[in-house]
Amino acid sequence: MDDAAAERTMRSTYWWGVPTFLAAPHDPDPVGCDVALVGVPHSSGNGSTERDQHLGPRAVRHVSAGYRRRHRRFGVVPHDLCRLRDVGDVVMPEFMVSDRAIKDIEARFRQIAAAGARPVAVGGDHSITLPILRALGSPERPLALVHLDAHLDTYDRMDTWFGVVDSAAHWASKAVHERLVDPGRSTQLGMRGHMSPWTQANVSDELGYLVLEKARCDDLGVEGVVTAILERVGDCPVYVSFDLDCLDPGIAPGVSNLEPGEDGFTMTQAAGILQGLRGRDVVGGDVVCLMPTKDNPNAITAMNATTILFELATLIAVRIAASTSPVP
Ligand SMILES: [Mn+2]
Repeated sequence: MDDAAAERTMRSTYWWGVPTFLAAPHDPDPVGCDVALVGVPHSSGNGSTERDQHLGPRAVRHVSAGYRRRHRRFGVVPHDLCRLRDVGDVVMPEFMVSDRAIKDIEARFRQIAAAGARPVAVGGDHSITLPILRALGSPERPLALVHLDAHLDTYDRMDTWFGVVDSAAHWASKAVHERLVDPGRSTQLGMRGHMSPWTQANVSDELGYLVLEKARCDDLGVEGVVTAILERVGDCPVYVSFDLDCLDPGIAPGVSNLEPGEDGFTMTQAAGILQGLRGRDVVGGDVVCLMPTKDNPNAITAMNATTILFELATLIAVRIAASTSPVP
């Protein structure tokens, strides 16, 4: 066996070599990259529950090298369709001061967007989504947001989240106020569980989002949910934000805001809904709220986070490939 073949053999294991997202090559320069997998190890934007969300990117890299690469439904290997890279973690020297770190996150995603790469972020708490949307969306080009979460994150009637201005609780309303997303094109889905003292139930409706609570999603089925999302999205560029707490706690115990009140999505539902976006202009996405210190010994939450990352990367890769050649 020659050296190259020997290395290929070793790379097919998950425990050999330096771990990267989806075992993609590591290159911090987004120029020359089509899909940029970005770690955002940020956890000072929430903190009212669990605070180890900055450990998420490391945990996903640890398990994602061994993830299967050929997408069964789509029959493609995203790594072969485009230049898929792990561009490393956002540099945030004042990471304990959330609102300063948020500026660093925005600057990094502006760099990535300017290079022509489409980012998929691994958080980090949910406050990372607003600076990403600031980098990718604008009043001239508002995005269609597809937001899967047990929570609405539109706590508009609180000035700050315990001192944090651009917080994990506010991002989905601020994105509308700043006209980064078009609520008329956007859907929030998967909301469930009993209400906290801070819950503000009607804000999302007033902002203009379509809200499909988890129970409604079950009534509609995956196909019905996809139809409802796509009717709104149309030909608008799409951003997908995936809070892992939308999954059932049994398959995602390592999240920051567990919702035990009713069952969450199965992976079949969650992946099916994402796969329904195939062919749409997905410009970026994120997977957030992983709490590795609460995960089970099999790291099932990190593995499911990797699966969602793989779905998002594949959606974008398929779209990029379709724009340069016939649909694979
Ligand atoms: Mn949530």
